[in-house]
Amino acid sequence: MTLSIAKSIMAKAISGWRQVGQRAGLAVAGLALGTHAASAQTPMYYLETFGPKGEITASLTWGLLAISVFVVVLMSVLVLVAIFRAKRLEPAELGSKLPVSHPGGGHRWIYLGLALTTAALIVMVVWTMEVLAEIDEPAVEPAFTIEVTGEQWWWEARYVDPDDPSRTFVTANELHIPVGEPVRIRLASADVIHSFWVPALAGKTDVIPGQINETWLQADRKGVYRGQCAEYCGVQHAHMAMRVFADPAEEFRSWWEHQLEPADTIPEDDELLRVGQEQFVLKCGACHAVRGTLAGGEAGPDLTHFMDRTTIAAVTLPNTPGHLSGWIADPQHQKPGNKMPNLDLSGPELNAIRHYLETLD
Ligand code: HEC
Ligand SMILES: [Cu+2]
Repeated sequence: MTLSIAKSIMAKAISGWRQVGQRAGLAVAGLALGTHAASAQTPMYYLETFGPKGEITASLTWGLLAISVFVVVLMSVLVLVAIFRAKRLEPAELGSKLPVSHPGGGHRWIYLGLALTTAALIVMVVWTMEVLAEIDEPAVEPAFTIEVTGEQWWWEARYVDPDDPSRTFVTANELHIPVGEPVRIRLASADVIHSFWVPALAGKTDVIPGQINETWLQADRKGVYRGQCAEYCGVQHAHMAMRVFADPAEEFRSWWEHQLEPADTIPEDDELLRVGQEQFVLKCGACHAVRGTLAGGEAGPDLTHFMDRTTIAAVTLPNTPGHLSGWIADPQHQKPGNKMPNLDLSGPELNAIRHYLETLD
């Protein structure tokens, strides 16, 4: 009873404090960027969240910050009080011997501070455990799972329809989820430890070789949310990002249908595309899959619907014809150390392959 009253008072205090904090945070970010639309410019900003999981975690963040500030202020005040209220020595006594024991006086304040701090820490622990328990599972069972595999330095995403295994497909780096519905994310690693983090939607989850970790995402507002590998995983760790698109349900379902389709067949009479496809299968097919062709490699991202993606190489470059040519011609220049080698293509080969890739929508 008293606990629930205390909790509701706490919740009210926190929501007020959160608004103040958010405004302050946005204002600071805005100042830094010289703009008011700060959150749009700072995609990894984690104090403004857009789903039930993010909401409750952000409240905890603000709450713990408030308690920490309170404890620091309280302890400083108590230390000062203890100092100033300590019994002063008379000047005459200065030369004389000091007694080994002295009256306790000021110590009471330290003990009081300790007691209050301990109480504050207990509140923090209980609250944290409560939030952890609450975000463990979504309110309703997710309708499907995305199996995400962290690879140096990109993300593979396999969409699994639990009712019909034939409706499964693979894509990379750009996830789509339906607005307002929880989605389960099952995490595996192909090599080293990574960490899956989409700050506006949920906290981090480690991606560990030989182990499956699970988390879930839910976005309550249509939009694009940036994610990032949050555990140092090698030279291109910083370029291991992802995008999560929260689409209206209808749009999401048709996106899924489209992803299930194999790549379009190229027109018989188009010589450039024919050469492009041939060269692609020959030079790239050992690492990349394009469903509906002989290219079935798994070392790199599935490219069946590559033109649906807005970015190249784990959000390193925008997906434009110029950047795409640059990437294929010299991936080691754009993202040094990444696992796609320079293939020393001739100009005409590059041209043909690029045109072929542009048919993969
Ligand atoms: C040895 C394996 C290998 C070969 C051969 C290879 N790639 Fe890649 N490719 C990769 C890997 C690995 C990545 C992911 C790089 C990263 O983001 O770190 C990649 C990424 C890409 C991407 C970006 C995909 C995305 O969604 O971000 C494109 C496009 C691409 N490769 C095209 C090609 C083309 C065209 C060829 C042939 C000329 C080719 N690749 C040959 C391994 C390979
Ligand atoms: Cu990583």
